[in-house]
Amino acid sequence: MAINQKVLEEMLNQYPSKVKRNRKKHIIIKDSALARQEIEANTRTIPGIITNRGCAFAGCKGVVLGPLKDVIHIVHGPIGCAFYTWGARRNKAKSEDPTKNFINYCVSTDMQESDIVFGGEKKLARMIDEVMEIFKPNAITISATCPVGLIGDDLQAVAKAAQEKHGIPILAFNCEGYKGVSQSAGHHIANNGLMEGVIGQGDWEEAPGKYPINILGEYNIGGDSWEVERILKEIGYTVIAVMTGDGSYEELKNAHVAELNLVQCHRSINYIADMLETKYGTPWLKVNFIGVQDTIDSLRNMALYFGDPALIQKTEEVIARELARVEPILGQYKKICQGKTAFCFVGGSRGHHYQGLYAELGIETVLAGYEFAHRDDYEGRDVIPEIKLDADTKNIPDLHVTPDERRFRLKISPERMEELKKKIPLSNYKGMNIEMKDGSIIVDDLNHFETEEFIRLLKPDIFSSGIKDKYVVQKMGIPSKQLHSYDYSGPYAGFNGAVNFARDIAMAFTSPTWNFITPPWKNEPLLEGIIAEG
Ligand code: CFM
Ligand code: HCA
Repeated sequence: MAINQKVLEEMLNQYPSKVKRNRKKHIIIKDSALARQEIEANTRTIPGIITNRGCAFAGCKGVVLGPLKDVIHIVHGPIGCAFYTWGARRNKAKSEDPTKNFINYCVSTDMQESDIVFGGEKKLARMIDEVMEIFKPNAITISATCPVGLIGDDLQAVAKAAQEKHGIPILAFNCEGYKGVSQSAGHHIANNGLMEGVIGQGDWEEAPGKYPINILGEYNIGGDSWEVERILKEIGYTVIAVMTGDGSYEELKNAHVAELNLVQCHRSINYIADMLETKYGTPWLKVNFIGVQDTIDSLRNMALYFGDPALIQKTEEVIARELARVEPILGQYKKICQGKTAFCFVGGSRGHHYQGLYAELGIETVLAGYEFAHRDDYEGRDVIPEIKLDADTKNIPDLHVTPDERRFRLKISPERMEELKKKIPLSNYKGMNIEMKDGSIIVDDLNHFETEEFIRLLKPDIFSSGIKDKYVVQKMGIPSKQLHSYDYSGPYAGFNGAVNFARDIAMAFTSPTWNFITPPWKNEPLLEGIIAEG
């Protein structure tokens, strides 16, 4: 059944009227006949509503900083916050030097009641000394949790003194969980800190190889960046830094020499992409390495940017070879998946990124959305004339980068930039709303009540989201695929990733499990039945 405005109204009528008014602005039924469809995003979740969102600390320490492997990440706060951002997110890392890979450690000041009462600065300083003695990392980050902000520990002062004492970069992040409305505020804080304290600190003036690029917003979940790097290196690119999947302080400090920044996850890293453009004149290119066609389009755009005929030819050779290898396998899985429908609700970019891959398997995404994205991720950066100041950007100003701070030559002249922009979407992003089909539902900050209601109405064949709603949905008899952790599978990026994803989705459909579950609506009156009578 398709959902029209009347059905949507009926569903929302179950809310108190104030809540209904609020939630209505976060849900749209795609209609390309309308000039523009605005969606409310990045605003506070109504207290009492069960949301999938995380906090600023999760976005800063857990998402952006955590994957840097040669750095010890100290969580200054109670142990629960440290545990939450350790081990659950599947940012994999390996290192040639095993003494410089701390990815499996969980380091925390483990604040106790007495520390909260008397202050935790001394404990933090002692912990830094201990970390230096035991691990000798290349750098240290300190991330603040809520209580630390409330008692007013001066993290910046402790970090500064420790940096002078130990002679390595020690960066403090005031990313207390309560800042902003979701993990998005934490991404912004982490981006600013990395730009100020790490990127550009290295002494490279030039890249050590041809076609130097950075991959921004790629966190190596389930090994994704290894697959992307496999393809890019084969074509001939020099990957300077990945931000931050399987990344390191050592790579990141020289990231300014890249000639193009690829942006995989726009939401979590657009700030660094924009700041690199302002400071070093390096444009960024929105890419998507999820899905075969999107991978191919991204590779072709990259080749066009550098414009070298040999690179363009090599790109085509690699594409042709990879396609010949994966297409027959994908074809087999497509037979199982064809004609099915999916919900695709993830944090800030995967809700959009996976739709092409689903479509390649013959699966239509009928509902999608983001937990915490901003309007530009929905409506596109070129469509919104003036992005509304929101809860994050109001409180966290971007670092001001003046033109005289530009230490290096501009990577691209303004004329060349204009010329290239006509061919490829440089420094621009087309959001989710642009690409979804008419009649499909787009929901911002989907909650558990709406999840159940939309499932009853649309009965998708597969639900993709995260750990917080997976099992509720499976108990409704619908297979569920975690698109955060990949249910401990992956990689899902690139050509090999598409095959893994197709295999896992086909397996979900063919599992006999679903025959043993009776979905609630088999025994209860259907909601749409009630609406139809009324
Ligand atoms: Fe970017 Fe991410 Fe995502 Fe994200 Fe996340 Fe993640 Fe995600 Mo979970 S950085 S916005 S804050 S793509 S951790 S690797 S899966 S919600 S859609
Ligand atoms: C986070 C991390 C998370 C959670 C995943 C989930 C991740 O938000 O702090 O809810 O399943 O990808 O690990 O997004």
